[in-house]
Amino acid sequence: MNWIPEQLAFSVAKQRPKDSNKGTFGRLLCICGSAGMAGAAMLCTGAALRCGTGLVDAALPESIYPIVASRLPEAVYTVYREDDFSPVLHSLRKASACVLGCGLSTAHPERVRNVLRACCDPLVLDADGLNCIAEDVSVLDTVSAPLVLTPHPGEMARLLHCSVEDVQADRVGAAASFAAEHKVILVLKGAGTLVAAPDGRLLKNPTGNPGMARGGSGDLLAGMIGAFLAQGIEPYTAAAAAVYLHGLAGDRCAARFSQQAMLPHDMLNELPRIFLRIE
Ligand code: NPW
Ligand code: AMP
Ligand code: MG
Repeated sequence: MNWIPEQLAFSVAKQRPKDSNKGTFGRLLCICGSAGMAGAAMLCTGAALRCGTGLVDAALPESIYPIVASRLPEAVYTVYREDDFSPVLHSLRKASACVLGCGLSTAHPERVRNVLRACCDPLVLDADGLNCIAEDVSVLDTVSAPLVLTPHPGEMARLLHCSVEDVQADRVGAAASFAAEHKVILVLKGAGTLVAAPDGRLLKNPTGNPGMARGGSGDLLAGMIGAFLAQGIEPYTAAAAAVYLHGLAGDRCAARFSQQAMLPHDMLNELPRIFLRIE
């Protein structure tokens, strides 16, 4: 088993050319959040902003738009009515990558399938995006875009129609076989997160700690992967680097604030110090 190399993780912080503009660094659409889960949208979008994306567009139902937009002025917003998702599909055409599912709720699984079918650019499928396709994962085999799936063991168990214990008993087998069968990058989260590619490549994460085992950590990771995809980094590297840097942020927060008290929000605020060290 190979560990994610620090060098690979740090390679995603590229020098920004002197004559670059925001278009150089991609446009990420985050389709996240629902009433009661504005925080997931905030953490995902915030992480994408902090990881170098040129423009982050957060697609939000109108009920939570004021909450998120008042906290994150750098993002632009695609605001949709609860009964009309069409503005999101329009914004998808302008994006260079997409994150789908953090805090989205499972009320409209057909929306998730429609985004997957319409998407031509790399896409991160997380949380309720995964839950919405768990009943029938064959939709994955119809998607032309490169996909990165980021299940925690509970979500992986739903995708595989088995128990969490089964997943945890053979994490490598679960991640590697799903990646190969559906031709996706599969990130199986939890202590020692695994990153599996369809061609059999597999890496294990050396960073991270149990202080990250709290609501919101995964939403942050999805936004980080999306940011690197939007900037044109190939999916396996984008996923492995984000996993490593996310864990590093967690380790630095544990040292500063303790595993007991650290929050995903602290991890988000740690990202600038990490990139400062890399640059
Ligand atoms: P247990 O309980 O330990 O037996 P769910 P969710 C299992 C949003 N959020 N090792 C766990 O098993 C998300 O984005 C919004 C082993 C349990 O069965 C989603 O859209 C937030 N088992 C939505 O909430 C902050 C593990 O998985 C199940 C495991 C629901 O997502 C919170 C729980 O998973 C959240 O991010 C592990 N390492 N990890 C916000 N502030 O807006 C998980 N399990 O039922 O899919 O619930 O992950 O909270
Ligand atoms: P989620 O369950 O989607 O919020 O994701 C939780 C995030 O925290 C994932 O990136 C996990 O890998 C990470 N995490 C959770 N528990 C641990 C742990 N015990 N050690 C290391 N990382 C963890
Ligand atoms: Mg999650």
